[in-house]
Amino acid sequence: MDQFLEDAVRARPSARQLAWQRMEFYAFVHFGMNTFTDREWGTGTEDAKLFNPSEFDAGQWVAACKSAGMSGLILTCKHHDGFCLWPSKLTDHCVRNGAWKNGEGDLVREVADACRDGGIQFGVYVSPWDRHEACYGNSPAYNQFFVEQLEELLSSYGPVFCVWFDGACGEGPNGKRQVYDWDAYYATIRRLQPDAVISVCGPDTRWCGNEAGHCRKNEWSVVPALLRDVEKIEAKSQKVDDGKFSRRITSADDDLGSRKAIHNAGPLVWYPAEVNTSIRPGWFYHTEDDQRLRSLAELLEIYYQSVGGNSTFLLGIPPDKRGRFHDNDVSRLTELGAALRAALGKNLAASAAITVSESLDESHQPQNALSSDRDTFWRPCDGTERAEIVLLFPGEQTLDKVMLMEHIASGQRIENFTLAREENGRWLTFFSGEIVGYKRICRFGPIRTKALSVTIAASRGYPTLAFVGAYTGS
Ligand code: FUL
Repeated sequence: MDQFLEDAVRARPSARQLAWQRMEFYAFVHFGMNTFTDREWGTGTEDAKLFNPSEFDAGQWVAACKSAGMSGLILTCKHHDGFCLWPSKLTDHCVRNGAWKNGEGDLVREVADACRDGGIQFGVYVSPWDRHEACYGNSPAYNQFFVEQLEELLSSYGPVFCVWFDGACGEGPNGKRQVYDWDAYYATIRRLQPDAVISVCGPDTRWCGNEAGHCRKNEWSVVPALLRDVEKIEAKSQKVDDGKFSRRITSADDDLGSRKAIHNAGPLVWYPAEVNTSIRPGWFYHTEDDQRLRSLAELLEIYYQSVGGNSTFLLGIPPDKRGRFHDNDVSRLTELGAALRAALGKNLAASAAITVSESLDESHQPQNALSSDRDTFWRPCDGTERAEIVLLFPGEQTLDKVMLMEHIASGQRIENFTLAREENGRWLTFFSGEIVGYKRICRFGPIRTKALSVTIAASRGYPTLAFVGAYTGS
């Protein structure tokens, strides 16, 4: 194998990246001052008193997220307006001075507790851009302030699965921009929450590049390291000096990880994609959007493209002024969960017999790919880069989806595969794809067959399969 492909295979997920990838689908809850002023970006001059949800109920959020099959929730603890949803000792611009609970409440605590009680994970969005804080723009002072805010947030509310940073870097109240000390922020997070991924403007998960829910045809998890640095610098508003990088790649590029994209592209890293979009047109709640939710079909499409396309899906659901999800959002989430269960709840491959061209040894038999244990997997011998796996069903089945999963702890390897069905002793190919990665859900018009084959036609060294499933229905 060429050296650059060896390098690609050697890029592996950290334990925190692996745990995060397995979360698959989780919520992005934008709630704060903007909810009460009907804006998307606050100015930082809002009166803290305006913050006053009348029927705040974090348990309702968690129940709705769970009904959709979500495994976590990320809360905007501080958005760009600087208003903190926890009683911060570092600023007066926080819930302590809001009308809610006469300033006695701690919304971050209530949400973190509700997540824990409901058995889902809790994550924080905290905006480095702060349009309220007077020392913003005065770099060392604000960096210290922000590190202390992180310390408050990350040491008071139990385990956090994610710290989500966007790259917005606008002006503060004195008209100055801040130079962010990312390294100091990252070190604080690693010290206080070593299991948390640092997302988007961070080293652990990458932004897919848009907020519309679009995914690339192939979202590679192994990409050139310089993408991580570019993301950090230019993520939202800033431009980098072109001369700084030998080759410029951005989150808008279509191909981040093919052989062509990684050849001569410098060091490679494990940097998997997250797709973030909102169930409504905006990230925050606006009454006029109550009838403008994404349809069930749209949400399913995004789910299949993201979770089913080697990414995770972070779906925005904004609570209203009461501090509850609107009934329309709750119904859509419930519908989505029901649709996913109908589509993927029954694995027809579980009762199939599985055979394969070659296995490395007893502990890497293809049967491992039928079990729900994602840590066991099938693999052929070193040097074998092509393989065929055949599933024989107990009788003829109707199928319209096949799920494949690589054992990503062993790297991302598969580059090309086809699916074929058996008809009168002949194999008829009906689907071809490129990457698999953590999870690939292949969708196709219904077929009827007694046997299904998965042919891996190209791989970076030996391929692995941790799971193969077959489904029908929507
Ligand atoms: C962006 C922010 O400017 C938006 O308001 C929102 O929070 C989105 C998820 O990230 O950078």
